Amino acid sequence: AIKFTINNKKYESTTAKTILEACRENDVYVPTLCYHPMLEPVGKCRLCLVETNQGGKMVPACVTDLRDGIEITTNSPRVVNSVKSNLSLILATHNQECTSCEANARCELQDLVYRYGVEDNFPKIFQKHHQTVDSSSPSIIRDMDKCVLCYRCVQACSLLQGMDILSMTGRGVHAVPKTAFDFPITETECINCGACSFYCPVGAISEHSAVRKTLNILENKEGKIVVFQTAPATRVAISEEFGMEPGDISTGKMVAAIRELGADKVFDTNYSADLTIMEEGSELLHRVANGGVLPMFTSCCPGWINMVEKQYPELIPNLSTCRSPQGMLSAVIKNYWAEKKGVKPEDVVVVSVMPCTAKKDEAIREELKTESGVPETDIVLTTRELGRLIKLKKISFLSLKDSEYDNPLGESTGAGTIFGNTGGVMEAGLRTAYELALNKPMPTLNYTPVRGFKGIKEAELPFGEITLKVAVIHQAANIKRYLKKMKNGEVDHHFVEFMICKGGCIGGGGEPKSLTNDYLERRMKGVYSIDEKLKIRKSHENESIKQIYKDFFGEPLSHKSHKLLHTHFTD
Ligand code: HC0
Ligand code: SF4
Repeated sequence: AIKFTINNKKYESTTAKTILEACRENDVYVPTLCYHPMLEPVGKCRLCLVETNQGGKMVPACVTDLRDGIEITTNSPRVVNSVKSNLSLILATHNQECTSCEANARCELQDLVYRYGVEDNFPKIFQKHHQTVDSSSPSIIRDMDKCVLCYRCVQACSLLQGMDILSMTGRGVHAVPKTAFDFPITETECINCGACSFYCPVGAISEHSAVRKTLNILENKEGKIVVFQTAPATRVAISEEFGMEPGDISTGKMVAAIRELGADKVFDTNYSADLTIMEEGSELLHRVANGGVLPMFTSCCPGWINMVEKQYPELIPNLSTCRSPQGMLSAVIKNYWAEKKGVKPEDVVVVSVMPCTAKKDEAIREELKTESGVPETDIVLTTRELGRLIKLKKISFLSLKDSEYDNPLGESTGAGTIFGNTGGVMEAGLRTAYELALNKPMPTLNYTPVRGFKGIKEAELPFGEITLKVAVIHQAANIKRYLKKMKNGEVDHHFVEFMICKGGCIGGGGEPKSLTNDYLERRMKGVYSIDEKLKIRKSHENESIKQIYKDFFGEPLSHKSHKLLHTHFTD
């Protein structure tokens, strides 16, 4: 065992780790700004400097290994003074428009400055020249005057996502993460996943907020009907905005909060996830039976769609033509539901709450507009933005009484729920496709081969006369690995699920910014526990789905389905 002391208290560890990990495990506070437990430590911010008995120099705890006999001091005047002076250096170059900043009240720098009582009295000789704010993207905004050079966005974009859109350029006070040739983000191959905004500790990269726009509509409806929809992965994460734990399920409170905000109806994207399964499952069976293009790829993740369109256009024919559940539900609301209610689609405002920044980009696609040319999804809020909106309106989230979704577009099954996890679309799809094709249920409802965090999951399933081969890939960097294998002829699947974010949508770029190392596992567990508790766990058993086929669509892949539930992709 490694024996060590922290602030004169004795500890032991049986595994190798860094000083920072040892301190965190033992509840000893060490300030950090560039460190995030899901990324590689880089030792850039110098806030985690600690004293040790091994050499006189202070060492960065995040990149220094714990050694036997080490005596660590984290609270001496020397350590505290070093934190303070490093913080004031960061402040000296930081645009401090905190009051209007997207990160206000959830900013790691703000917390540190407050905690250490650092005055902003450093001469402004290093003040960054105001660089232009890049608001070209519908998904994210970059304000490099707020950058603290933590490298987290660069790591998220390159290491996690393999996209390499952002890299650190320049040195010293001129250092800044930039796109190639400093092009606006929309002129790069950025897929809008928002991982950079999730990991940014401050407000240098944030979601392109629609909070004010939503507030304005809710407070000045002018005869409009405001309808919300909420994605599968929101309900296991929104609670974190209010101090609860990752994975805590707050579906009922979230619906209640949205009603308090002034929504006229609250529908569930889980409902249209079920609808997606009806269409996508049927499309798969159709392709397999009729020699269609295989493997068929899922099409619900807009980050993935962007990747295919921008970098792999030759694979467009492999994409299912299904719209995402967001796209399907908005189309159903503006066309079918509005007509039934006797209101014009233009008078309905659809606000969609998603874990995802790329959904903002999906919503403005030309193909997803009504016949009169208005977007079917008017506004996309991330889970984080919904949190902010609820706080702005002083709604006491934790004391809300649970509320139910409105019907019929709020009824959903366990299958719709698990869309939020990597492997969920596949599992939900198999539960239905198997039964539709073979007239008997899957041998086991919990199809574990497609669950969990392995980057590329493969499974084979006896499927009548054939063996159905499927794969599930999450995290952009793994997707690139898989597509390389596919190009080399090393894989041969019928159906493949792709999700750009680690863990699937529970790890979306718009989810609450957790600083724990197990938030994905906990959110994933939360999602599966919702499925386990539901009586109806297969999309084709959703009564409201049966009804809409009876009343309106006829059957999956019908002419009407094609018009409202399917789409096309272009390079
Ligand atoms: Fe997802 Fe979705 S599951 S993409 O990951 O398919 O954003 O949560 O809403 O649309 O349903 C995100 C999450 C969704 C959609 C659904 C799919
Ligand atoms: Fe958005 Fe989900 Fe895709 Fe991430 S995995 S880009 S959250 S749809």
